[in-house]
Amino acid sequence: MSLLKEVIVNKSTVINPIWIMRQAGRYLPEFREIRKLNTDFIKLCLNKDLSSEITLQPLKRFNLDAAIIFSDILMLPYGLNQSVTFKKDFGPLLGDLNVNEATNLHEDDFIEKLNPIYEAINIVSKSKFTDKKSTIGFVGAPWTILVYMLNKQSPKQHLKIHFFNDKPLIIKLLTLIEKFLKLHIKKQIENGADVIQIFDSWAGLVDEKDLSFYIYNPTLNLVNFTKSFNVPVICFPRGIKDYKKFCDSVKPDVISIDYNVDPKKICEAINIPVQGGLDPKVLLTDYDNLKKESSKYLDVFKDHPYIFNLGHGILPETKPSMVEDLVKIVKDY
Ligand code: 1CP
Repeated sequence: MSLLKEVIVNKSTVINPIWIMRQAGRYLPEFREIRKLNTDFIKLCLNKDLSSEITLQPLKRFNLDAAIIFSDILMLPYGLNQSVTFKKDFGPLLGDLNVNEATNLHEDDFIEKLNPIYEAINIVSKSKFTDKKSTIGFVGAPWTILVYMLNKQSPKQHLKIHFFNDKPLIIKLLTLIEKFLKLHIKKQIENGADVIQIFDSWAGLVDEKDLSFYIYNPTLNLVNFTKSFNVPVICFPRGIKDYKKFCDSVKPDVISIDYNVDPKKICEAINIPVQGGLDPKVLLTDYDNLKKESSKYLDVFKDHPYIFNLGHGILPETKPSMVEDLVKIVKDY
């Protein structure tokens, strides 16, 4: 059993597994080398040899306890034939969505389009570098996917809220998104993902009164679906105000917290395993500060099942040596 599963399934508190959100990425020179030669990000995600190699890069360097497949949450709209490109220093740009065409899309066509992702998961889960480690598959939560599909760019710059007044369209899209997210989860599990993480990066944008409709209900459906394969599911509802209410409503196996959350309060309020929290900016400082800040989380969760991780993705400016230090601090604790 992987250390992640020891914490999730057996509720172990004596080990400290660690993996890092966006661990395969731009802070690694060996990634940047591959990326330089592969300017089309989507194509890179669909190159099973390169995407599996990139996935394993951080595991070859650091004693991490899980591989997370090098892919993107926006592969879902791509699979539904909505174009997705990445503009430098701007982020994703999505094309028009043909709702009727997407509604009539055959599941086999979706699978065929995304098949290299599943093949990459297969390669990664069988690699000697993931021996006794977890292979994490992931999806974006329905709300976050809906935001990108309608907004067609990151809501960081601008959120076009007028779309959200068209309730019939929203309901149609949420149903469509849920259907294909389930398929995407199922294919990842069939190919060797033994843990699923659901990223709800824009959960913090939803009004309190709309949480059940946009967040709790659709996410609960995915959580129940994942659990039906006996595979644990980690939820990361970034920016949500009431993590306890989220856990009571959605019932994930693990809750991943962002860096604005007080770990002490979470530890007291929530009895399921917790993941993450450390501000990625701490990795841009120095060793002493890294030790101090990471020890805060290790101290608080000393007697609580806990998976070490950051409170959001690792920043591209991070020095790989700081990641090495962090892994050592966590493992030696
Ligand atoms: O090299 C590049 O320029 C591409 C940068 C990049 C990378 C490395 C993007 C574009 N996606 C990824 C990989 C990725 N995305 C992974 C790989 C596995 C790993 O963690 O190592 C994962 C899990 C994601 C998930 C993802 N994509 C999220 C959820 C997590 C989060 O960061 O909040 C989101 C919101 C996306 C959309 C996306 N893809 C890429 C960017 C720059 C963004 C964010 C855009 C925005 O700010 O709205």
